[in-house]
Amino acid sequence: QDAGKLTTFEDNDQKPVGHGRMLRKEDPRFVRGRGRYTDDVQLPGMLHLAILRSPFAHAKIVSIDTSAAAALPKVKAVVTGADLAAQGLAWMPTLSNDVQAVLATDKVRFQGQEVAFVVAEDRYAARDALELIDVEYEVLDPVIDVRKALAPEAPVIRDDLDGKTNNHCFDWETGDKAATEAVFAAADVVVSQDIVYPRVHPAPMETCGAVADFDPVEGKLKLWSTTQAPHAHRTLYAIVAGIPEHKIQVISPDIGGGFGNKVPIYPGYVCAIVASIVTGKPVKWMEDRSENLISTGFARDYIMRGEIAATRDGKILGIRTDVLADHGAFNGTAAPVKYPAGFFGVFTGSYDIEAAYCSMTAVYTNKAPGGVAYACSFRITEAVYLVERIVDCLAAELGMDPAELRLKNFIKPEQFPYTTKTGWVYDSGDYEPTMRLAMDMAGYADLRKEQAEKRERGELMGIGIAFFTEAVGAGPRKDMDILGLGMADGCELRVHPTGKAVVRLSVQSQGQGHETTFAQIVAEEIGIPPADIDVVHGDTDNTPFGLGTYGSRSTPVSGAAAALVARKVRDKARLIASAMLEVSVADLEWEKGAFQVKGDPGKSVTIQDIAMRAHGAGDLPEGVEGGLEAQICYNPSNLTYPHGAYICVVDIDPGTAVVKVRRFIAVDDCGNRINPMIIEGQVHGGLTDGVGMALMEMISFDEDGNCLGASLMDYLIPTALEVPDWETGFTVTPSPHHPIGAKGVGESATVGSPPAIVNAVVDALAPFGIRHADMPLTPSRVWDAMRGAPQPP
Ligand code: PCD
Repeated sequence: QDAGKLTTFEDNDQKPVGHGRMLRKEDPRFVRGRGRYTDDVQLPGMLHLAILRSPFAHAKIVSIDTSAAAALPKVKAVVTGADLAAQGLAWMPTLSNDVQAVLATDKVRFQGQEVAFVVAEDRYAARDALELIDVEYEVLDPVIDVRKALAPEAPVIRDDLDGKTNNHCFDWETGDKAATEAVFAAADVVVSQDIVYPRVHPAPMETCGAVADFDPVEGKLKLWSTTQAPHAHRTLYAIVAGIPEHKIQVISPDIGGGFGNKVPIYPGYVCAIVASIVTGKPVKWMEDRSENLISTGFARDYIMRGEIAATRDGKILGIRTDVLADHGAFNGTAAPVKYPAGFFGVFTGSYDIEAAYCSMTAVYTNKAPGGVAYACSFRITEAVYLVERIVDCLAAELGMDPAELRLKNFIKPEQFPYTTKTGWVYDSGDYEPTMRLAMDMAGYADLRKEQAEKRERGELMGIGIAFFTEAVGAGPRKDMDILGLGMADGCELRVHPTGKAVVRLSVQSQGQGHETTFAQIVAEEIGIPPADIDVVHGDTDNTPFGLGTYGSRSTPVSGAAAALVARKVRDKARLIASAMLEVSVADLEWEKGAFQVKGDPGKSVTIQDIAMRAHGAGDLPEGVEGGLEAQICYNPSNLTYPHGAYICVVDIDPGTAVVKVRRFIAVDDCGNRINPMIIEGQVHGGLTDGVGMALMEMISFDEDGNCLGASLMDYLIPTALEVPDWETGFTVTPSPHHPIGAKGVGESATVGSPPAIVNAVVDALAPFGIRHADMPLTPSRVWDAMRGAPQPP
């Protein structure tokens, strides 16, 4: 196994160490089944926890009888909401300033809500006991249709909130309403379209779970849990449970995919903690697939009206949108406090326009908490979908080629840093070359010719374009915090005497390869080979504080921290080198991995020599402490704004309405690239996700609020069979403020691909006079669209 070694250098300089295509250091353990996930944790005497969930979407709890369950021989405890309420633990804060029931006390508010839990000697006994708990419910009318949530007669879901008399969650607006109205009034052409981004689920391979181990003697809680944000979770547990923060260790071991599903704090985690405290034993809770699909991590669920104003010759003047957001029963979104609608404000996309305005109303419904940033930097996905769909609608109206329309309206390279009409400062971008590259790779002109010929013959071929700008790397702490915790990240680097190193991160890896790329970042800066750098993450006792991994923020924030901490170590190494070589610091130059005397390359000391000296015998220069290590906390000055151009080619079977994605060209620009192979993997994964959302995935509910996507038989996720061979390319526009010029990329493909696919399908259906169809474009929806049948709400 040559993992940890550089292999090929296709698109990077030949470098002995540092950035480049390097096999992933973590893969030997993953491909051999040696990963260690939460469910692999086995502790002596460990008990198992199972959760009783509500069968109803909205019901009063009249009574709960747990006696039969408690009487089962292997059962150690049965806990209800009333028991938690007695300890003041029945409710917990969410990561977006709402509260959520840990266990329901008064009412259940969505199907699958946590009602009680059982702790037993094994998983099976715990499950059996659930069936013996007798809950009497008084069923209430549910609010399922988001459009009716604010009707005066709608039952009030959140009557737990003081004085709440309706289902209103929040209002939000951005941009300049009057200026936008003026632009729209004067425009030659205005196009409006209703656009729905349906409720979808991240559905990671590993479900959520935890093992809690409270040691009553030490007063210390050790919690293994599937969390993308171990430090933030620890702080929350300390605040909620009253356990001092230094007495809580959150360990996030290997994670089988996160995709935003593992950002929120779920009741199950808290139940496991309570159970361990109550029983004095370690307690494991692992969701099954249905529990994961019905109760955690819902995303999107935006009903949008998009409007675009332009001149007759295709200059876009303004974009306006009005959004109805379904947040489910509790606002469980994790979003920076000042951004209740996440980063939806970037809905003006990659275009230089005169005015923009968005108004949004968010409501509560009897569905599981929604709004998780599923492969999405806080609602970027919805924003990009909106603008890229509405721009295509405009192209159709103007009879203009959608590529040409985009090229005409791009923000120009000399306009960066560019402040959008909703106040976002795009750091850098050069859009046209990215778009042109994608068009060249696709053979765009030929594709249009082929399409014209096929149309003559009645064949349905579509070409869809999407161009996106994302805002990733939350965030500058002056603007961004989650529940009062500033969005910065720490990093610590220690170089051992023999020149091997350990770097400790505050972010967490869910599969994207941080153990490799963060070693590469440090290697690039101090010249120690990546194989000699151990990356420690996911353990609050052993890593510096930071806000975790989501919204593609690890490279923009923590990656910057890793580069800067390495530079700090290098600065100290320089002082030691000057003593070793007996020259002044000014006479030294840094050559990957060594300091050498200027003009005398024969006189040099390697970083390894310096490390030994830093720890070794003999004097160090005046004022230099021993050892070779440093720690920093990095607060980004801005987000990073990666962009990309995607082109999708689909064929639709006119007899069955099945959409086949024939080709997909993705050109991504994430600034400087650390590991091109990993980036390609990230893009492949995200594109596959995009096919799922565009064509297959939707969580829907019947009118009683039963979740219709409770298994992977009903909630379809894409496999290798549904996707083409991805064609990827890249351009490089470095971030001006990031120490290594890198931008995030982990979510780009999930954000950019759904509009490209939908645009392709709608393009294929143009002969039917269709301008829009809502996701997921399943055969039945496409069939209906072809026949002019109304779209489902
Ligand atoms: N990179 C490089 N270069 C650049 C950038 C980047 O190389 N320039 C790479 C890094 O290092 C890493 C990756 O790539 O490894 C990514 O990154 P980013 O972008 O920074 O991101 P992060 O933070 O790290 O991560 C996160 C993401 C997210 S967010 C998501 S969804 C998803 C992605 O990640 N998830 C996942 N991807 C992935 N993969 C996997 N495998 N798994 C998973 O789970 Mo959210 O918000 O959570 O929803």
